[in-house]
Amino acid sequence: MAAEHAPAGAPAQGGAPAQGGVPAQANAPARPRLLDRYRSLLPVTEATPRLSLGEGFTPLVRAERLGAAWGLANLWLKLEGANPTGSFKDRGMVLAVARALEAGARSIACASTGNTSASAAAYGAAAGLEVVVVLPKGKIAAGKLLQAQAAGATVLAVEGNFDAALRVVRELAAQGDHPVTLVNSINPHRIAGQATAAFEVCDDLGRAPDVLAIPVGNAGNISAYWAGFRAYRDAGRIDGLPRLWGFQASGAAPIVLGRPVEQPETVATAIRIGNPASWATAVAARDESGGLIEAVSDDEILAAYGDAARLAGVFCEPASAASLAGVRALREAGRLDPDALVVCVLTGHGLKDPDTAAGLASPPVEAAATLPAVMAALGW
Ligand code: AN7
Repeated sequence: MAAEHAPAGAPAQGGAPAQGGVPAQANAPARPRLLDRYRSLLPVTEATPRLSLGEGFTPLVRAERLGAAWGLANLWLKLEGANPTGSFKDRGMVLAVARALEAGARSIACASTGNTSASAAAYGAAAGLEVVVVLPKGKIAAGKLLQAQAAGATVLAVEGNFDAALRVVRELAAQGDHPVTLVNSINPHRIAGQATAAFEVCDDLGRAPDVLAIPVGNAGNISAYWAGFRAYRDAGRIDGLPRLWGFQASGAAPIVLGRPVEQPETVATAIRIGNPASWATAVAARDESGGLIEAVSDDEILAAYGDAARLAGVFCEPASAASLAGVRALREAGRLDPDALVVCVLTGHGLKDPDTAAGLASPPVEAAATLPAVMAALGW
């Protein structure tokens, strides 16, 4: 149940009918809420509202045909597009919004390349909060903008890129006239919630992968995964830790270059970020895990995006395909063992960005609705 505020001490999951025979929440013990499943590892309290849109529990799919094409025997895809708003952002947003509610907030705000705004708008709507999203004008994939608008968020488009939008929302959160909680990933609850994806990967595999490959934009997610793997190891749930491989788009690769990029550009608008907020923790994740952060070109991203759809049946958004493109390039360069257990995080759903997909697709073949016409059109 969305935005449901059960009293403290309510049962952790389903079953208990409330007054009038209305269940306190969905009676589905096979699928507890994400925040209940990993409660001992998350900053939740008895007073934290029981907000949920059904986030988490996303599929980890073995991509046999895609792996075979790329020379990888153990390639797995973590399908974060299966989250309620179609991206991984929901894992951290549910916690950030629940904690904001707990603290008495009435209003939340974020800057976004699109997915954070879609998630904030949805969870804010479920919680009954005012939601303000600040976006770089003209650079948001169509589906993401529509999600924020449909959920009733106030959408501001600013001149300039994500970095400028983040600067202004930081100032918005610091002013005192109209209190507003920042729900960008500099809010620590966002990172804490996103760490649940690392827990799920380990639970599904029964171990940590050898390599976890992930796109890097504002660098919160790679930081969250690393925190998650370490917390799981410290809790005795896994023995080893993976190497973290982060991939930026070559036109927006500040961490790779070692300096901010003034005018980031890439087809992968989600990661069109020139000065990541979680830069230092991403570098720590890279170095502590013995991993790497490298760049992939837009052409490599789009090739991997197409291969994932055609060879794995997985339609992800372009930014997500940066993880695939990087793994493919490193395999081709002989820098990845063909038998390594590799998990690529596919951060967002392909339907978010129909324009990029349409630009690569051929128009449908037209035919009369008769067997001969259809057979002729098929060339059968
Ligand atoms: C699909 O929505 O920054 O490195 O404002 O949407 O944690 O930033 C989105 C980022 C990867 C990069 N894949 O994650 C935003 C935003 C997708 C994304 C990233 C984003 P971070």
